[in-house]
This record gives sequence, structure tokens and C-alpha cells, in this order.
Amino acid sequence: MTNTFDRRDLLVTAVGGALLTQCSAESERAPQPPKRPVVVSTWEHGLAANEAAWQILEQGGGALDAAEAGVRVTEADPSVTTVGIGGLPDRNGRVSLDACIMGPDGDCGSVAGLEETLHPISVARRVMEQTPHVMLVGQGAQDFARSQGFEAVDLLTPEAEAAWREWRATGEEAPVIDAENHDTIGLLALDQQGDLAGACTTSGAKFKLPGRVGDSPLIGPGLYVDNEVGAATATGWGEAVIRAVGSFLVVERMRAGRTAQQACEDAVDRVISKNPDWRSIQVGFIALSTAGDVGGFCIDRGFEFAVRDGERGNVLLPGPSRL
Ligand code: SD4
Repeated sequence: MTNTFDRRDLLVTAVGGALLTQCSAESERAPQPPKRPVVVSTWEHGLAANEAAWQILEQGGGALDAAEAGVRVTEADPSVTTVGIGGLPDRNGRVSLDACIMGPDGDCGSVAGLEETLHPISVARRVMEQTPHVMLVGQGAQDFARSQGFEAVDLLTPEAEAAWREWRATGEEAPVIDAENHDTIGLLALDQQGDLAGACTTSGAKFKLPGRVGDSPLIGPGLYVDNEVGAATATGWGEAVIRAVGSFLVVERMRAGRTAQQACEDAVDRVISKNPDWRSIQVGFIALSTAGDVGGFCIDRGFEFAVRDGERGNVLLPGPSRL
């Protein structure tokens, strides 16, 4: 009887198997082709913002243009009560906006406490491109916006005014930003050339003390982009994010070898360690690495972030949380 499974077959099988194993080990080790373009942004309103950013990226446009165009959609939407027109006012009934933008070359621009201006993100970009400065605040920011041709616009919608009057009648303190009360837009974009940019824009904490500035216009806490590593942005109770310099920390964790997801988790844990009241607030981070990997994590349940890429389309993902 001939043994059909002779020594030579065994050898071939063994060599083939070894080759296969070696190949798959090598493909695991081999650098994966970068996934791009990619857009990621905070909350459900990120879906519409992503789409506007994607239209630019798909045609080969730059990450900076995409980031600005994306968040402009949210700024112009009066139904979003936490960004741009329709944003809830401060305790005196005035709407004041904070925004910042950062590009692949590391340059950045920012405005805080900007009133009567529809697109603070575009004013922030002008600060970056047309002045030697990074940040303008209050009346100075407003005068600069007018000098750049941004028209004065009444940002207080009847709905926002009604909500403010109702709150004022209660005589209560302004609420902190928790799982029920949030929704800044932060958006990160990676273009076809492999360049990263980010934008963040908000009306801040509702019924805030006049003059209060949160994390969103601050390069470091609210947004950070390093074209060699990745980008990150924050949402939630700005005071807590500032104490941990959150977005910068996310990027630094990625630089240290953590994935985008792990880096967001590290930063949330740092926020937790710096804020004894962490159980009663919400803070979330999203991150995008130069390789196109995405992460998102937050303190409390209910966080969502929107991802647009060539594989998945435009999807809303639940943000995992500590609580
Ligand atoms: C702020 N971080 O002004 C902003 C508000 C926010 O989700 O993100 N809300 O503190």
C-alpha cells in the first residue's frame, strides 16, 4: 500500500505552512497603508459637519479648509443650542462664542467671547492668517471680525431667549456641563496628502458668567494638532478639560505609542484624577492619528461621535465611557 501522504508532501505542507505563518506575521508587522481621508467630529450634529468636510477632502482639498467648512455647518444651524446662532446666552442674555482652529503647519488662531458673528471659526482662521497673534477676545475680536468683513448678526434666537428667560425665573446657578447638557462641535480632518487639521467652536456653558471662557478656544485643552502624530479635540465641562490640558495630552499619549483610542482613555483618566467632582460632569475626547486611526472616550454615558471615511461612509459611533 502506498502512502499518498509521503515525506515530500509533508515537507511541502510544512514549508507552505511555515511560509503562510511567516507571511501573516510579516503582514501584521508591515506598516498598513494609511486610511485617508478621514473626518471625525463630536456629537450627532457632527454627521452634517463631516459631510461638508468630506466634500472638500474627497476632491483632494486640504484638511484646514475641510475642518473650517465642516464646523461652519453647525455654527449656521439655529437648532443647535450650543454652537453659533441659536446658542444659549450668558446669564445676562448675551450670546458669546468661542472657537479655534489649527493646521498641519502647527499654526493656529482663536477667538473668545465673540458676539454678533455667525462664523467665529472663520474669524479664528483670519486671526491665524492675517495677524501675528493667536487669540483675540471680546470687543477686540469683534472689531477685528468687522474689519475683515464679517457682518453683525443677531445670534439670540427666540427659542434661546425663551429658554434663558425661563432659567432666569428659577433664580438658579448656571448648570455645569454634564451628561444632559453639552454639545460643542470639535472636528478633526486628515486629507489625502496625509495632513491633519482641527476646528472647535461653541457658545460655551449655557447661562455662564459673562466673560467666562471654556476650553474650546484654547489651543492645548480644547484642540491640538501635531502633523507628525495626530490630532485631538474635547467636549464637555471646559473647566475640567483646562485643568488637564486635555487635547494636548491626548496627542502626547499618541506620541508615546498609545493608539488614538487608548490616548483618549488616558486623557479622560487624567481629567478624572484632577477633578474630584468628575462623577457629576461630562468630558469627552476624540482623536485621529496620522495613520487615520480614530478614538473617542468620555466620562459619562451618552457621548457620540461621527466618523466619515471611505470604508464606513458617515456613521455615528457611541463613545465608550468610564461610568
Ligand atoms: C465649554 N467645552 O465651553 C465647552 C462646552 C462643551 O459640550 O463642550 N459642551 O466648556
